[in-house]
Amino acid sequence: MKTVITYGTYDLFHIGHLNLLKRAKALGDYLIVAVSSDDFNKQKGKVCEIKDTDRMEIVKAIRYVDKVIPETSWDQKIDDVKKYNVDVFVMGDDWKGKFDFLKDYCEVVYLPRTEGISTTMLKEEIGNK
Ligand code: C2G
Repeated sequence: MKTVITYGTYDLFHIGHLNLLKRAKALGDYLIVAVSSDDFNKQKGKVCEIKDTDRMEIVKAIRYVDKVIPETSWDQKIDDVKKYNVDVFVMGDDWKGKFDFLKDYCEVVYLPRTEGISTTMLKEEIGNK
């Protein structure tokens, strides 16, 4: 069984998130998604519209996702890769190069982002209504 893992906030779930999860799953047989906690998002300088427990429930309901875990720290990735015997780590290419240290533990894949959509854009568009 080929295990894939990816990390993210997944606030205001949108097609860019869905495309990423769909393509991440296509790289293996089992997809784990680490969803950022509200506390961790504060460390990332992000304030979420949707609270972490709801964001986790939504991601868990996506057909491509097999397991959801919390992301609470920048430093949990190596432990997660070992703990879950991860074969492939995947992120959108806005993170290109940032997680290459994981190449010692698993394959690292950066996928092209979906153009024209982001949580920030949605917030701005809704905010201007
Ligand atoms: N994404 C995408 N296309 C978009 C928007 C997002 O492919 N139009 C991808 C991102 O590249 C990321 C995933 O969807 O792989 C989740 O995006 P965010 O929720 O914005 O994740 P982020 O806040 O970047 O958190 O430790 C890593 C961080 O937790 C990543």
